[in-house]
Amino acid sequence: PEPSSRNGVRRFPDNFRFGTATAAYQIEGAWNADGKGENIWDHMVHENPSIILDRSNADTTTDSYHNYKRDVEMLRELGVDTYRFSLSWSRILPEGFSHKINQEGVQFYNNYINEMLKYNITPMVTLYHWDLPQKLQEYGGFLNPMISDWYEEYVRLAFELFGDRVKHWITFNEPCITCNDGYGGRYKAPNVNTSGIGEYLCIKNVVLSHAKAYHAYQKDFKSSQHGQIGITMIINWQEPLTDSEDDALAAELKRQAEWGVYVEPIFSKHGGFPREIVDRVAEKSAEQGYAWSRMPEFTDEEREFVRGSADFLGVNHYTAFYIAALEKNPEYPVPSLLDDIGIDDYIPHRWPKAASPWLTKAPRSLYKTLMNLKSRYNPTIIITENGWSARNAGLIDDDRVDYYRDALEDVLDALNEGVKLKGYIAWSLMDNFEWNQGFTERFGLYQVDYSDAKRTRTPRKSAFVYKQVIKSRVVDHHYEPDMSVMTID
Ligand code: PNW
Repeated sequence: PEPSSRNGVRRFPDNFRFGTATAAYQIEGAWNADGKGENIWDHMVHENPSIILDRSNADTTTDSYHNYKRDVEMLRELGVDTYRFSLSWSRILPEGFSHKINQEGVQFYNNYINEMLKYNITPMVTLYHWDLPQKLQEYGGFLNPMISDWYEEYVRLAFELFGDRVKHWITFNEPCITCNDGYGGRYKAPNVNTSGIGEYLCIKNVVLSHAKAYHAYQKDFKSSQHGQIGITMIINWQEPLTDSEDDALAAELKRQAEWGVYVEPIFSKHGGFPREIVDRVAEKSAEQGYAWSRMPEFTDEEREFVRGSADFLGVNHYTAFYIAALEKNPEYPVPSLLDDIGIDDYIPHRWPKAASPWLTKAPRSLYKTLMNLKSRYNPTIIITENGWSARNAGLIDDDRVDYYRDALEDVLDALNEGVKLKGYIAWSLMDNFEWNQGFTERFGLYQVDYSDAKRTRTPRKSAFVYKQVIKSRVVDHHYEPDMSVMTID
């Protein structure tokens, strides 16, 4: 159901949370300081600098390891009540396991969290945002089924160390990037290129790791710490290109490949992987002469263990695509998950383009996504990322302002339709290391000056506009901020 115009209540409820997000590897820097261990991104960018567009790395990046107080000050300027950031596993456990705990890393996160709490800012912690300790990769990383025990060992320690103050946990950020691009593809770390089999082993191992973290929390921490645990997916809108059955199935397979393989086992009533993709991979595997499906299934016991293992669904929403069936897309290696699903995607010229090649401003995409999730599972949702990239530095970011205003109108529409949406978190607090794009794409509400050793941060127009939305609880399309001074209210 798509309302023909924006109607209903146009005001954010008082208990609706607003926040901004970052991730450890993208902002911390200090890659080998004070006992931090190497992780798979450190390793990959040092071994293979040309994998990053501008041959940069995140050895220093925005240097938040040293600038964290300024970061918290920016959160206070914006007036957000939540900050979503991630823990670097190898800063706490340099070798991945808990036999060696790096106390200086623990101290850093304690300082960081305490600084937020001093100003009433709620920490929301992502336990894994793509930066596996390199040592664990040497034992196979997410291809080794032992990973779920290693992950549980790490998250238990995080609950013990920080759970007295952290009440919102996200087990994984966008596992499809880890599995499909890191193990299946060739650009994201660990870049092992095991496509066709690796993605599927990784998917199953991530889902079981998530469920182990959830149950560990329920068993030993929930009654004393009273927190919530969720998992975050990229959920863009996938629109079938035509009304043919083939395109409808193609769009559905794209959804399943990107997030359904994680969300369905956790949030659906029956549990287990989504049927269409399981059947499709089994069929393709047989055609290719494999004696078994390249996509492993859950045992009945595993399926029950995973089912219902989350308090909320984190949604990273950015954009939309048109999807068409294409039996043999020459862009994809054989075998691979992308070859298995047999699709092609299109971006219409009329949608305004960001700097990231995949990112356009697609009308009502967030609203459609939220309504679709409501009809499938009706989960409690937090939008854990949403944002817009620009190529060049500059403080007047009107296209980002437009993007945020429209997204926030979609949020109001979804709230009016009864979506159980608890909060909205913008990506990102500031410019940072944008993975393979290095520093060539800027997502920040605050601009970062990389030529300055202090990595000075300056609020953009979008920061002032977001601040006004949070304060007034409405989206005013005519508000023109006075950018001469940013205050803490
Ligand atoms: C997210 N897509 O990745 C990540 O969680 C962040 O670390 C990252 O900086 C941010 O979005 C911007 O890229 C995405 O293709 C990667 O739709 C790809 C997509 C969406 C999000």
